[in-house]
Amino acid sequence: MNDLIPSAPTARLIVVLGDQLSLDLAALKGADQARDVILMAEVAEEAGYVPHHKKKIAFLFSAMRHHAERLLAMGWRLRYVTLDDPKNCGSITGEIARALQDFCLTQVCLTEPAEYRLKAAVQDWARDRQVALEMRLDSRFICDHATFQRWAEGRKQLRMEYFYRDMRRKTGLLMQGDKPEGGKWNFDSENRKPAADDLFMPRPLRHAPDQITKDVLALVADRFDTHFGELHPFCFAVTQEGAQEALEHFVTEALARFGDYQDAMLEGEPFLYHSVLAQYINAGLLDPLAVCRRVERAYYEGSAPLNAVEGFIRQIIGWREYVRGIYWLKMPDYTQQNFLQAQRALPDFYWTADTDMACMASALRQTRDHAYAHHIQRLMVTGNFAMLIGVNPHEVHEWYLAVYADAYEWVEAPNVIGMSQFADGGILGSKPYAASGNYINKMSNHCAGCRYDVHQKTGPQACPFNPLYWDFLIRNQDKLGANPRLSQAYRTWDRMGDDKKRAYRQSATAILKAL
Ligand code: FAD
Ligand code: DLZ
Ligand code: SF4
Repeated sequence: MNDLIPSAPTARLIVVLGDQLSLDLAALKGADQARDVILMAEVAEEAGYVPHHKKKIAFLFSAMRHHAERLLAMGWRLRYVTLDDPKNCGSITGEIARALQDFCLTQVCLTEPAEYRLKAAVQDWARDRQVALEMRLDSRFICDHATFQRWAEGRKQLRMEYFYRDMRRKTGLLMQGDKPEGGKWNFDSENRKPAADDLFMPRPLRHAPDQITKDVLALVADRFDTHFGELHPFCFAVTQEGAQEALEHFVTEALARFGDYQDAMLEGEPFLYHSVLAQYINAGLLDPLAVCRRVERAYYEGSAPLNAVEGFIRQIIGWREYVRGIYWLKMPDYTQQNFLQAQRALPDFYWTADTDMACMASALRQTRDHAYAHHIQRLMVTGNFAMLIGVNPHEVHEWYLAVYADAYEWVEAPNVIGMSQFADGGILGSKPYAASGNYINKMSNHCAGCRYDVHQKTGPQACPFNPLYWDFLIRNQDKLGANPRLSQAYRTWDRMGDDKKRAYRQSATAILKAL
């Protein structure tokens, strides 16, 4: 990539981060193509603050390089620093400082980093160095911080459903005047079907690596050898056009069944009818609102039913915006929350997939191979298990942040700390997503091939989720016992005979000891 001759001191340095790969990025608005300089940098600090999956780093570096090529072709002045550049000083702030000096610039403009950590680092650095910094709001989100704060103010409970309705009204998506399309805001009750394994399964588009991607793959193989995950085969899109093709493929091949099978799991089918678009949306290759409008069009053209389209749009303008709002409302303390005081270390098999539990092995293997697992696997399999055995939520959080191609703290932490581990004590969800093997058996075909028996409640052959579920509830009764949404479960426990209770606790203790 080319470097530049220093320019006149009136120009600004515009920083474009690895997850800001959008042409209409806030920091680029009103910029002077002839005068301002864009900085993009592959840096060790961002690539290493958790041991990101190899595919995630390769995806991001290749997408960054392609984006830089695009900006250069559009006539922007741009410095791109590769990871192996001998002058690379390893951090975003270090590279900003170096660029300011090299180009004799004094002013920096960037779009607000999506993670608290990096935002604070840039702000602290600018304050210490007395550098003029303009940080612009990220206009790629539908709900800005102030609007979310206003929405949250004075509410006893911050439930997604009400926030989502506001986002529907604001965007006009699936609205007939001020009424929701189809007469209901939410069609989730139609979206909980298990999938039969003879259903036709579309696969996400496979994008062949070009020379830029091949160079990045070689770099990642060399520099991030010790990081988690398989690098090959690498099939992600790395450009806006490629991501757009992936969206079109999803809309024509999978969207119609997205709703029905959203919660289903099948052995050997990592993607089912999911879009596998989150890594593109989060990095800026796809605009979330444009994605929703494309999906809405499929409904009005008659190619996808309302339960699928509403369900999909809810994930993006509802959940995605809502978790971001919670993140910025509750940081910096949010990632340290540990309501249940869980202290266990994350079992090693989260990294190796070496476990006899078929559902866990399946989710972990595909995480290793594809840097992907769909929502129910993340929530009800790996997340559920970690919570039941009492893993320290911060360790769980760091694992999720590392292993998925779409993982950034702003979206990962509320999903993990809040939704999956209940470590925030109920800010995000009204009860813990704890479940026994029965739920996994209902929604998947894993149990048929498992060495454990999902129908056995206790003993060495019993599905570990069964005794662990009860042990979790009883272990945490002081914190969860008053939760009205768990009263039925606690009543069931109270009605159990002492022998049964003892057998549950003993089985759970044996499993926990063996960990
Ligand atoms: P689809 O199932 O096709 O959904 C469509 C889109 O909706 C996604 O691409 C995503 O943009 C959005 N979406 C869906 N659910 C959520 C949600 N709960 N929060 C925010 N956006 C959502 N999502 C991430 O983008 N990054 C993460 O690091 C992440 N970590 C998660 C950790 C846990 C424990 C859980 C339970 C969920 C997590 N999610 C995360 C949310 C969700 O699981 C992923 O967005 C989804 O699995 C990505 O796959 P997909 O693109 O095929 O999504
Ligand atoms: C995730 C990531 C990685 C792996 N590498 C880089 C990088 O080298 N350069 C960069 O600008 N951004 C990278 N990112 C994305 C940043 O970590 C991201 O901008 C912050 O986490 C804020 O969301
Ligand atoms: Fe998972 Fe239990 Fe079913 Fe095995 S029996 S696949 S551990 S739910």
